[in-house]
Amino acid sequence: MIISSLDKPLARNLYEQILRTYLFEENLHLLYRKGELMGGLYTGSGNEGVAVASTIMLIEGDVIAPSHRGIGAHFVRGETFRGMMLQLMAKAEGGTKGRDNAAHQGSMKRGILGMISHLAVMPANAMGCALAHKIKKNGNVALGFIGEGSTSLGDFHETLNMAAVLKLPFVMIIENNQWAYSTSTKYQYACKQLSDRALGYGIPGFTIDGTDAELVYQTVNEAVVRARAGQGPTLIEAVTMRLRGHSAADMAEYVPKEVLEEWKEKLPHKLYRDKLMARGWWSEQEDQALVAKISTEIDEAVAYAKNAADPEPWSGLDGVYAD
Ligand SMILES: Cc1ncc(C[n+]2csc(CCOP(=O)(O)OP(=O)(O)O)c2C)c(N)n1
Repeated sequence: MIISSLDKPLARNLYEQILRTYLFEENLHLLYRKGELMGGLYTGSGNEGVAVASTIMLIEGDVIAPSHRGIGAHFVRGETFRGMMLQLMAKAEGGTKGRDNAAHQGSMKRGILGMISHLAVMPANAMGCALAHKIKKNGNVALGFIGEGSTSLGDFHETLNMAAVLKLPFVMIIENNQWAYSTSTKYQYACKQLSDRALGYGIPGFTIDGTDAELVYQTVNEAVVRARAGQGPTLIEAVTMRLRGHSAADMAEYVPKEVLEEWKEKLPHKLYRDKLMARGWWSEQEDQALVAKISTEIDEAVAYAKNAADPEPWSGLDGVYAD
């Protein structure tokens, strides 16, 4: 694998996007505790480096199917704080017009497949888009995201097999955050690492540190370049740690405290900020200014969404029946 390096503007942008996602999601947990959000809350805490760094190189026409940990991917593809907040507060102006919560909204314009809860189904849909790309010869790619727990479902295998056999422009990214609700990896799979399965499909597979944003970028970028060049799919396993419970309602008492403490030292945005500062590409002053700017933007989004209209009850019938 050839590792391409990031230039300074791209590296700074990558950091900014990860920080935006981290601060937004941290705010969501406060809003949830205050009862300001509708329904459950699922965030990518610890996983934001993967969501952002694996989508930042994509171009118009590419398609992604982010998981419930992938709010950052929505932001990278153009979603605003305001748009996401409207969705999470289930407002009429939100992506699903108040019909669903979480980041379950899609966008044709942004090439985002709206997530449904049934696990392992979304990568299969992304693979279908990769097939369409291949038929249309448009040079676009599709990325499917999946948790390590969901790799135990049949759809995961069927998707990778079909993508491999048809040499589709597809990348499967496993977000291995080591816990599938309360099930640890020990009870999930018996292979050493999930990328070992790539061999069985006849495609390249890589296991990488998912907290290293630059490494995630480089590995996925290489896979995307291969896919665009007609060289078929890649399986990438990015290892992180779920730093919070499965949802905001889950205190994750079943995860050993010392393991969580160890991984909390590896927050992707902190690691990357240190790297950029060491290179002289980022400064403390710039960081403070950016945090202040992002916080203001979040506050504005919260204020707007709180005052936005709730859906009219009868609007639930819109779009259900054909005329
Ligand atoms: C087919 C299916 N089975 C069970 C569930 C309930 N469920 C939702 S998330 C989840 C855990 C998923 O773990 P993983 O795939 O590792 O992703 P993570 O949440 O850890 O990021 C489960 C069991 C579901 N949504 N769909």
